[in-house]
Amino acid sequence: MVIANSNIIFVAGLGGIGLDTSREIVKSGPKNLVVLDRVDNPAAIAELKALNPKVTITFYPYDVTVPLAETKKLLKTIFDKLKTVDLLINGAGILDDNQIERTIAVNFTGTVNTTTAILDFWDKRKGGPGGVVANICSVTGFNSIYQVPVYSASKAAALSFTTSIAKLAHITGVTAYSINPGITKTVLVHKFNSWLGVEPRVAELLLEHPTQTTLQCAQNFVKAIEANQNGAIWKLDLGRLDAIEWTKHWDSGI
Ligand code: NAQ
Repeated sequence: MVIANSNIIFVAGLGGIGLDTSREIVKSGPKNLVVLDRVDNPAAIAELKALNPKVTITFYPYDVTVPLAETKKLLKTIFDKLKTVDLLINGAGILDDNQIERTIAVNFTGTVNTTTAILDFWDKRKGGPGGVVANICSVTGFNSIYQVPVYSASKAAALSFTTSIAKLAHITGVTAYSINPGITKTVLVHKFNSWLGVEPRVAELLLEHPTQTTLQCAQNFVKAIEANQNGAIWKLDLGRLDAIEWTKHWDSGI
């Protein structure tokens, strides 16, 4: 996909990975970047606008845990304004295994609902033009950080959902791929709760190993967007971008 002149919706476009990725996207010159996030950050939005004055940047507050109908309403407002949307990025995530239900609601249900809502506008069976979904999952969806089993499972679920959506593209016209960062230096991994306190030092231990910067992650994110490969499972780790080959252990046969 060519970012230049496209219309992009970025859920969680103001987070650690989100903001650096928004910056890289804006540099590539889309027509519109619509940033949705739980909390506004006027300074960050102003900075994005200044980065490339040709790009129209709009912000709407959006909590991914709202009911599906509310998400559809917000998307209608956006579609009424933009007419077409080329790419939806779902990036909302929390890391706190003390908050089981919230973790599933944000990391999994939020991704599922936002994707489901945009199908109202994109589904070719409804006369829609199709579209592209990029879901930020995690390498913990490949192999868990077992000290945070709830977070890891929520990411594995988001990854599984994304690969199914990709396989349904011939029916819906909507393609999808997952963006799976490795450990990236953001507030998310600075300090967090393990499940039932099984490892109080989980953040510290994790950060003893090599990590990547948000800029490295963002630059590879833009490369993955440009590659636009339906069904791709991208690993963005240690400053590299690799497509993962998923091992098949079973096939439904249908
Ligand atoms: P950060 O906390 O900065 O960003 C999280 C974003 O989600 C923010 O924009 C926040 O406002 C938004 N958000 C949270 N709850 C929301 C809600 N209810 N509604 C709407 N938005 C909400 O963290 P980050 O590291 O920039 O994380 C961005 C995404 O990358 C998350 O989905 C995160 O799970 C994922 N990710 C991060 C890392 C990492 O190391 N930083 C990794 C992989 C994936 C391997 C590593 C991990 O899985 C962490 C162990």
